[in-house]
Amino acid sequence: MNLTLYYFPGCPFCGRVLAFMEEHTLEVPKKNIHENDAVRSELIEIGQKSQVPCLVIDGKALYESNDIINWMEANLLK
Ligand SMILES: N[C@@H](CCC(=O)N[C@@H](CS)C(=O)NCC(=O)O)C(=O)O
Repeated sequence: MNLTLYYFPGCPFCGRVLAFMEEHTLEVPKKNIHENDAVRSELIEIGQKSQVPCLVIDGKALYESNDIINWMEANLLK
């Protein structure tokens, strides 16, 4: 399964997801959309909007911090 979490530092909703990942020692590749315009454009291309956090699961965008945490709970926790 290919996962990427789009986020930016200081985003409180991203912080909720990152805190959940830290609590459960989950490693998911991350991309900071404020790092450069290409990353933000990449997110818009995949999900049609620049909102973060966004978890891209095998090329499909999942927005909303609650939905991302619920997905991680169901799919990444043993
Ligand atoms: N309800 C969303 C709120 C996400 C949200 O508002 N993210 C802000 C950053 S803190 C954002 O990406 N705003 C810019 C945009 O929507 O394009 C969640 O829980 O994930």
